[in-house]
Amino acid sequence: QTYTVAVVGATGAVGTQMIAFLEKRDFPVGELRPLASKRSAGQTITFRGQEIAIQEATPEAFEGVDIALFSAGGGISERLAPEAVKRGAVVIDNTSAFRMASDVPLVVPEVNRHALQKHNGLIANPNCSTIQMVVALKPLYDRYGMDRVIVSTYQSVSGAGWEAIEELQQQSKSVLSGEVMECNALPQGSLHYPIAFNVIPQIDVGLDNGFTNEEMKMVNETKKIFADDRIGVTATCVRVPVFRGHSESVYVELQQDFDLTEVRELLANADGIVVQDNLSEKEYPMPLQSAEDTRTFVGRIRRDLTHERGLNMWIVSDNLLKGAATNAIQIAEALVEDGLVRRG
Ligand code: A2P
Ligand code: 11C
Repeated sequence: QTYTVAVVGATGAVGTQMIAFLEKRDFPVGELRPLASKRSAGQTITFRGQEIAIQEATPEAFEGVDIALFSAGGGISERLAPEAVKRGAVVIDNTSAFRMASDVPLVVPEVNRHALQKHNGLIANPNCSTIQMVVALKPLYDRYGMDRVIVSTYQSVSGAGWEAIEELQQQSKSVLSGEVMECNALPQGSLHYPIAFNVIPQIDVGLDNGFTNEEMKMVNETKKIFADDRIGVTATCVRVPVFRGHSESVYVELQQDFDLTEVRELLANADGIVVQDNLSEKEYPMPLQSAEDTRTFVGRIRRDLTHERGLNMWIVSDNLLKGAATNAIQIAEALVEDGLVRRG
């Protein structure tokens, strides 16, 4: 059996990775329907050696679609995902539009694949910084239980799309050649700062509680994915001048005593994780080394100095892959395997 698959945001930083990954994983695509804004309609993308015309994303474009992957921003998902579902498609949405809705499963297959069983046509892909963290926390949560997580992120510009990628390129060149730097992309909103040779402690909008929306996504999504409201999460999310790959310093307080050798083994044996942890040999994950890899890399694993059940780790993954496209297509694969692609 094959499926008609729509990718909304087909020209975007994540959408292009989704299409490449569908091809790479040999997903059973009968027809691929790349959708984007009116501006891109008529341009083509290449899939399995064939040129396919991009269409404008309209409600009618979802007629006959089985699986729709959305990554064109929350507003587009809010408007068009219900239209796709109405026409019988199952939607896997990479935006934050529906993540916290109680009838929408929020899924990282390594952690809560079972949540897909109850879908009503819409499934949410978590935020990239949440995904890589929960992949690494899962084996520890299962073995020891988990009270508390304190995370600081070092997020690459590709998380903010092509505009931010191009801005880091342009700004880097401008600074080095002594030209005036333009700042239009980061952080989002009306006032912008340079990201080249800088670090910006704001991702997504600021909220009344002093946290940013990106930080609260990490808090709320982690609890929902583990289906455990008792996990305490505090996040500080920071944009760094890296093109691809998010890094995270994670402190976790476990419920039971742990053994460091066992922690390394649990992580190394878990699905989708690679342990790179040998400080004396300078072995640890870095975004330049883990970009374009679908796995989550964990290193700098060490016992905390201030709490007997505290553990520190450094987690790196490609935000466009496991953080977005790979996770979405793993969800699609799970739907196919478990017979959960439904048509209305
Ligand atoms: P387009 O290239 O036609 O503007 P990124 O995250 O890299 O910035 O990409 C955003 C993606 O969302 C692009 O594929 C973009 O398409 C798409 N997009 C933007 N606005 C719309 C819209 N109104 N309808 C459908 N897709 C859109
Ligand atoms: C970033 N994490 O790095 C964001 C991008 O909620 O899906 C993804 C935002 C989201 O800018």
